Amino acid sequence: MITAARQTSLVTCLGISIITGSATACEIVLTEPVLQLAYPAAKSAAFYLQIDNPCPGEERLIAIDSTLAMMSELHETRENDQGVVSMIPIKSGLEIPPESTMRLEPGGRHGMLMGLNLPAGTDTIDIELTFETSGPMTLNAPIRFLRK
Ligand SMILES: [Cu+2]
Repeated sequence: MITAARQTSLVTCLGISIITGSATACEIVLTEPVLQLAYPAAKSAAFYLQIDNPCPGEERLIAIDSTLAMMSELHETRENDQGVVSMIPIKSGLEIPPESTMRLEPGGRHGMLMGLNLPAGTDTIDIELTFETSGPMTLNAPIRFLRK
């Protein structure tokens, strides 16, 4: 009797681990990336994109990087009582709750590339995003200028 029960629970455990295995393969989806510069020779730029987390677990964006920038940070935009807008580095990373969508967008959270050195005529840039669970992911983002 005891042996049979153990076998049953072993089978159940295997069943669960198979389900967990497919859940681990669940992937976050990155769309609409864009690097925005005020003008072509600007030395800093804001990075926007949409992050979908369809997975049952929380994900966290912990770093942004580019080989064409001296320094890259995640920023949050804040406005004080006097209407002064400032950008504050997000040191703890950006949480993306399970089954949710997060947008990095103008006036909100964004990536910031500083000390940019774009070769002339460059119209796209490779950006590396590092996630706590999914690890590093590189994507190619179009470059947009507010003024020519
Ligand atoms: Cu910023």
